[in-house]
Amino acid sequence: VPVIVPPGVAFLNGHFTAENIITKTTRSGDLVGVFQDDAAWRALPADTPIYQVEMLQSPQGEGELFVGTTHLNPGRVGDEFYMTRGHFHQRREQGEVYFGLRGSGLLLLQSEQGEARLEQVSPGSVHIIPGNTAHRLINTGSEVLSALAVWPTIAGHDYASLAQGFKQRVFLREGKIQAKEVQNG
Ligand code: M6P
Ligand code: ZN
Repeated sequence: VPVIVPPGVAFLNGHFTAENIITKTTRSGDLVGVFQDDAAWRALPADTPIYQVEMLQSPQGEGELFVGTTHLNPGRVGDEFYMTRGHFHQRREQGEVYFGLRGSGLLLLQSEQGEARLEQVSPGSVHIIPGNTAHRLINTGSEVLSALAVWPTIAGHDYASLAQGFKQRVFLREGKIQAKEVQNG
């Protein structure tokens, strides 16, 4: 049988070495109501890139998996670190795996009951996101945070259920990375 050269992921920068990569950039202006400091968010040009997702092409359907890498820029809106929008899966029971490639940050996980926890993301860290758990990446470092993700193609994204925001926010205050519980977003 022929031996196929599969796509690769470069450990140094998390970029895929494959053709037909699909890329989507999320800009500041797309993240309405995501950051706590609305004035600071408004002051940022709407086209400021916050993160980019690269995806491999894969078959879709029951049992199939998507593979993508999120590249989250370093930065803050006010004193709150850049983060992804974050989501539950539309198919709530479906899980996901994140794998840290470069940079340093946090993975914010939150149950349907609103219980939140944070996992440290670093090159080589493996994160098992169980079903029924919302997830968001936060870049607390000074370089791009890249993490590979694998998730069922049937999972889908549910952003609306988090319209009130996650229960934790992460800030740079007094020179320290500080996670704070928040009441409403
Ligand atoms: C990872 C995966 C994707 C997700 C992306 C960006 O690559 O979890 O499913 O779309 O991160 O996250 P979000 O959809 O929350 O903006
Ligand atoms: Zn997901």
